[in-house]
Amino acid sequence: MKNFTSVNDVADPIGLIKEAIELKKNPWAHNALGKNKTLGLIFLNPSLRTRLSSQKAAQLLGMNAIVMNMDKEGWALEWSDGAIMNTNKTEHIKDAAMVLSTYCDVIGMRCFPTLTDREADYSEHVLKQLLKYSTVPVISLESATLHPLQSLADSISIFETWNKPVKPKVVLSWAPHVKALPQAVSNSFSEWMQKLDVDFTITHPKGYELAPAFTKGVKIEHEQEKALEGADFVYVKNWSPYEPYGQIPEVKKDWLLSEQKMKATNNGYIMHCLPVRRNVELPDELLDGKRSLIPLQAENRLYSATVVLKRILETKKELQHA
Ligand code: SN0
Repeated sequence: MKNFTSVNDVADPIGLIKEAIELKKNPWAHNALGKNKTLGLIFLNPSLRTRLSSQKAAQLLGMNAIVMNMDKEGWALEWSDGAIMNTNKTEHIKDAAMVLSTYCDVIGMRCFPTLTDREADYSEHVLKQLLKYSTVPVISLESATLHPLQSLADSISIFETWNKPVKPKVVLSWAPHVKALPQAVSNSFSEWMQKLDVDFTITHPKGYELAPAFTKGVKIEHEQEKALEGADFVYVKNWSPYEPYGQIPEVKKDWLLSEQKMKATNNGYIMHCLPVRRNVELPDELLDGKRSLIPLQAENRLYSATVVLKRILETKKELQHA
């Protein structure tokens, strides 16, 4: 694997999930692989799990990690080629990527969407500029439209939990929120679920459609109660719509999940990527309940980051020996 920016960078998503589960049994097994190698982590937005799990993943593989909170501590970056930089942008990504590629063997970057410029967000302009100018592999730490490290951890969690010989029913259920959030976690989850052997449904209020590119062929059910019937896993997430882009149209119906609503499920597990607005997106009763897979998802962020870094380091090594 050269870069990791979506499920499409992975030749064998199920193989990768199984490899992560193997790795979990002996997390330090490959701690010679990253010796004298450096992981650079660039954050244009806040993070808790992504930042710390990536740093820890580097440690597990014997790598060093250096972190730059670019949004707070770095120069304001210009992302567009040919820009005349006579306003508030100090450094061009072309120059920054050259420096980072000199210091680092792998670069991870988090770059949230603008939620105002759909074209720029959905073309992944910022991530693509880093890919263009970096001379070392790039890992997405959540880009404008996708969060593949999260979806890999989610997939690992479903894989580990499900032990019945039938396909599980997985439902992605829209949740209320106080502000407009990215579609990245949901787009990405949809992509990964389509690669697994699961029965996948998305439920959301009308007007909160996701981008067709990520939901083509997926069952969409606008009645939450109906979608929940017989669900084995309920992934709860808020997102703002693709159209009208980044707006938050009013929703009259109550979309907050509850113990009562969960009775329609097949004793379903609750999933959420965190951070969660308690009692807005999910009630305490479900967050703290026995069917919450949320701690497992957070734990599996470690193995999702580690397995991805491991594959990238192995590919680099093969190329060097070729
Ligand atoms: C991000 C998102 O894409 O939904 C990161 C999730 C891993 N979440 C937020 O930005 C939450 C912000 C908030 O104020 O609740």
